[in-house]
Amino acid sequence: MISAWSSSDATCSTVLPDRTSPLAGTSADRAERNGLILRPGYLDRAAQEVLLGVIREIIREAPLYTPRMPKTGKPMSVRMTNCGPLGWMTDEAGYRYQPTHPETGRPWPPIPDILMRAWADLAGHPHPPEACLINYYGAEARMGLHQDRDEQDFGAPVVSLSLGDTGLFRVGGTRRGDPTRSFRLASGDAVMLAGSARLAFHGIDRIIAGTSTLLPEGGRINLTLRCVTRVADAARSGAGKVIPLSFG
Ligand code: MD3
Ligand code: FE
Repeated sequence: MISAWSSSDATCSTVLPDRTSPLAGTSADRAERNGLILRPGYLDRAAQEVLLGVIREIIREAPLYTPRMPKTGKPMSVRMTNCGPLGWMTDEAGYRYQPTHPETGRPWPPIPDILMRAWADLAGHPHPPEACLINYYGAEARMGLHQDRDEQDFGAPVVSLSLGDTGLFRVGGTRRGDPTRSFRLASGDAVMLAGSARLAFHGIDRIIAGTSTLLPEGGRINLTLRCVTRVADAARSGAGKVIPLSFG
């Protein structure tokens, strides 16, 4: 649990483990981080308020914009912005990561410390996140079933934090037709996706208005922290250091 004053807590519940893995359901499963890990109440109210203040500052610098679907240009109901060296966006030209805001042309603001600490605490991954997508759902917004596959490294987990009204989250398997389960994601909840779950189809069916007092305007904010680029194999395996040598 990240409270405003401390940042450690031992509780962790794993759902949707890879049932084909001999490690499923064991603590080694968690160590391998294969599945969807839900941590209800990861951020207490004070920490949610601190994080919200930081997010509001980011939105002042990098305003929420209305993303559009590839090709058709159909507007999404969710509004978005980002922080980090890279940000995810979509318009007629397609889904992509880019270093600048599509409307202001300015670089995305940096990922704030409170989010870097949440990543370090939750992700169990040796590399820092490069992108934090900020989704804002008004009462009527939703997000259709999709996979997150615009990153180069699916080996890195995705970490999600929710603020404001509860969202009805749906997650299935790695094929669109696979059976799905639903979870409520409430203000302060964290979700970690790794291993096979990293490529699971997922979406937000609807927002349950009036379930949180955090946002006076109502609605829901979701933050997803991601690694985007693939780090060099040598750096990843830790097998050795690459020493470029030039002769002659
Ligand atoms: C499961 N966001 O931004 S967060 C997205 O609540 C996105 O705004 C939703 O899907 C939201 O792409 C869901 C939880 C989440 C994030 C990434 C996942 C679940 C995931 C990646 C793979 C599987
Ligand atoms: Fe997604």
